Amino acid sequence: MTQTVKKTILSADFMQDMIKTTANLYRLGWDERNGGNISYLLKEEEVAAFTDVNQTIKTIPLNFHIPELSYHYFLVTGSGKYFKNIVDAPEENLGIIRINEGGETAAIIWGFSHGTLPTSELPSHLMAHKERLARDASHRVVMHTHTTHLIGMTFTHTLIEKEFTRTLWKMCTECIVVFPEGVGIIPWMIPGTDEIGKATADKMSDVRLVVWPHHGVFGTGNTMDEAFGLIETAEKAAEIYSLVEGKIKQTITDLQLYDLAQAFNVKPREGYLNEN
Ligand code: 2HA
Ligand code: ZN
Repeated sequence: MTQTVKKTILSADFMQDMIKTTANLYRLGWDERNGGNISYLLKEEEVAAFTDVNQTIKTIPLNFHIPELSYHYFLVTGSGKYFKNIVDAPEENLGIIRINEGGETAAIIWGFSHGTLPTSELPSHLMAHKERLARDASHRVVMHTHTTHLIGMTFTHTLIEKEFTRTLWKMCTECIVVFPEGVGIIPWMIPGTDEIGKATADKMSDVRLVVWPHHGVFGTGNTMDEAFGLIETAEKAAEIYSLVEGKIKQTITDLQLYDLAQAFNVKPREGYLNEN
């Protein structure tokens, strides 16, 4: 009986999405060791189809209050766990949590066997979910990963958001279409803290991609593909930047960026493009 239940939840679309995405991120070399974490907002009925949403395997205190997320359910990666191992042991490396009434504690309702806890970056994830949900009711995914070239760029480029964004936009044509609002950048901070969570969520009021200097990125989206695609596009631009930096002879102009935005019906961040 238990076997059947286990098999069913592992075949759920949301679970397969998580398993495949984390394997893919590992394959890209962005999630060395226990690097990276993902949280996926699930609808109550999605979870209820596979397990009892009211059960509590373990209660986890949150150091912050997030009442807006009461009775929200998240599939999250485990603290200290390796993305590379998720595909072979999802139940140990992943878990589903319910934010309890009042938003002061969370309950593990599935997974995290062998005493695993949710990601150390849970504050940043939950605060980012709250911020994005306030802006877009369809928002569902928060993804943190150690994108090699975006991290590299935080050593060689200024950390001024407008300049960083403009450079990314000019590295490949797709960028302004995928993130017309630009990218946010927080100062270097200690990971896993409520403070870095607050700083990241503050940026998320305007952008869906936040760079953590010398560490990685936080990206969000309405689907796993969308969050991944956003990060992947910025990372590709950063990779090109690392290849051409110091050797640039020509680039996409501001006028061409305007034309692109118009053709794809997106609105570039106000003040980021020079008037032509
Ligand atoms: O999960 O990536 O930022 C490990 C990390 C911390
Ligand atoms: Zn990290």
